[in-house]
Amino acid sequence: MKLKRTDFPPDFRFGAATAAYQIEGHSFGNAGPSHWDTFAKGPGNVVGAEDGAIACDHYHRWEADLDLIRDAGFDAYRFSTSWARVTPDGRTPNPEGLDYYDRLVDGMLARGIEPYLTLYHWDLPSALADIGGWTNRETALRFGDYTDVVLDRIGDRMAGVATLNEPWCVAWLSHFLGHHAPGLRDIRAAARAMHHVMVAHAESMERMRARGQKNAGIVLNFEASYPATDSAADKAAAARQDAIFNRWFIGAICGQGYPEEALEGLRPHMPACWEDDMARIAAPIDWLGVNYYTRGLLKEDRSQPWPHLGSVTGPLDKTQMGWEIYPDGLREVLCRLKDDFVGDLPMMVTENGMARDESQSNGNMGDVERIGFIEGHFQAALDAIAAGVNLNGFFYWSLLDNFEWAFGFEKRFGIVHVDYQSLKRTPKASYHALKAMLYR
Ligand code: IFM
Repeated sequence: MKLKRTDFPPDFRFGAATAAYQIEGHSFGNAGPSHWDTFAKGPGNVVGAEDGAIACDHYHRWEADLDLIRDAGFDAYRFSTSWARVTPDGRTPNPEGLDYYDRLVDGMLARGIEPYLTLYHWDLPSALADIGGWTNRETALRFGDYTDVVLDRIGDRMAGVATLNEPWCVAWLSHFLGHHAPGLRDIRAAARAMHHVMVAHAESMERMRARGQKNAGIVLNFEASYPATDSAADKAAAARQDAIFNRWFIGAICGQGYPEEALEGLRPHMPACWEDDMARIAAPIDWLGVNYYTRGLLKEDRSQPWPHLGSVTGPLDKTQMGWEIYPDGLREVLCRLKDDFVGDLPMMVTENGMARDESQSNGNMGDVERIGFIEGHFQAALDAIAAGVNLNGFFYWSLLDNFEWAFGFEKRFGIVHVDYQSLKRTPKASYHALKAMLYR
């Protein structure tokens, strides 16, 4: 890695990120069933019919995993609490789950690692899925209660808290495109989920404000969305994708409302009186987490229902996910957020990383591509800072190879390899490259 820590501002934080369901092992510690447990049991939903029951067994191996974070020289760790572990029935606190997160947070502090918590990284308790999950406004209100339960226990030690991770995935990917739990393809369900996740964010922010929680925000995912051609139809398609993916959530938070290009299809399906929530949703946040992986090349596809979207495969090198590697899109996204939405609000890159198939390199973990990927995106972050963006952190996704949702364990994002038979951890060359760059 040619870049050095000293190329970044002195207080810039480097971290690694994970999420509870993807690493902990949901069968341990009296966690309740989550909608991902049951979605994974549906035919064809997850590659290899895999699930998060064992995952990386981080629930038992967390100390060694925190040692890996410390030993790489990371300043911070972005983790999530599992809603279904904390309140297995969606309501009643599970002492074993709370004890576990308490130990985990103390373990971070003992190692000099700053804890950055995400409250919802997709493990909805099945009891709430039973009442309609995110299609039911009640779920958003329960999220407020869950916020209090978690922060009563660990809120005093958090460097930062995010309400939700990637609400686009929670709402659109899961209720319109059907790829994630609950696997719906229903525009009415999607419209309701698109709004209720934002009500949940508002509810959680209000609970945090009431308790004086410091540094409260949200993590959103963004892509650089381009039309595949210069045609008016493809430009309009790219604008619709941009509205649904990039602008819906941040626009609402910044008091700009939901974008018209998205409402044109969703308005008839929105829950009653949704406009009345917009002022609450627009309450100030302290920081914004930005997840960035790739760009999209969009085209109109009239064989598909509204929003009539298709995409084309671009010419750039791709990760194991098939995503084009486009570091400059990160600079572009960050600069656009500053110019059009958040101004000087502190931002952190809360996820960026690549899945890479080690088997394609004859099993070696040389990991040259991942090192190049990281360096390219670090450079894009530096370019954004040079352009005046108030960016003060960067978390690599992910510390460990883990359960990549509908792709099961096939896609490997980790800087640490996990052997899913023995659960042995082996740092990859990218881990060592980051360590050489970060270790003080
Ligand atoms: O693994 C996911 C993560 O849970 C959310 N953001 C994208 C990652 C890679 O797909």
